[in-house]
Amino acid sequence: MLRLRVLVDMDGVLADFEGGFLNKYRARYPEEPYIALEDRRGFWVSAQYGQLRSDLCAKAISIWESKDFFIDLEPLPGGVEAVKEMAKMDDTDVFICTSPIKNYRHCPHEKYAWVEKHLGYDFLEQVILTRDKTLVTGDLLIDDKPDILGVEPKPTWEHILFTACHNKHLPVSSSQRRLLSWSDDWRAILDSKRQ
Ligand code: UMP
Repeated sequence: MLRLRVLVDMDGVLADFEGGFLNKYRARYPEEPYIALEDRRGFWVSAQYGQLRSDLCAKAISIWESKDFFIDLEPLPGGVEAVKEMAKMDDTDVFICTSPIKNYRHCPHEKYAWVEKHLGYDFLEQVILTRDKTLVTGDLLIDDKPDILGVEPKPTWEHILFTACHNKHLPVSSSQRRLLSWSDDWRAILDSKRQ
């Protein structure tokens, strides 16, 4: 039996980036306008805030560049449990595949700390930090970003679009499968790739 390799994104899939952002943005800039989660469109929070008012782009960025932003993110419902269960399955390797921001003062450190806190020290072995996920080989990539591009034109993985506030209105191309949440049937998606 060939082993199945599953890559799981962190922000928006395991960790509540959007909710954590909105809470901290509103606390830090209580007088400024904000975008409710149901009005979020497009992967880039900073771009939508910049459209609201140009100076709000930098204010949005200041939130996730701050100390404790990434470590304080709450787990999304069922994600940690699903990843732990997946990792225990026969013939299955699970990796957390996440892109750090380029302002590296806090983010990479806190991403490792988050994994240790919620998944345990041993799970640090499974962390892949990369700005280019097309270079990572795997059977599946569960990720909320609609377009995952990089230098490799033909990545080995099938991208499963994880539903998030910013992508739920997008028409899914016929070739793209979705995972609506961790209550959805992720086990069936894994089984469909086993050979
Ligand atoms: N990010 C930004 N700008 C945004 C939204 C997110 O830089 O407007 C960052 C946060 C994460 C990274 O570190 O992008 C997303 O990583 P992946 O979910 O693609 O792994």
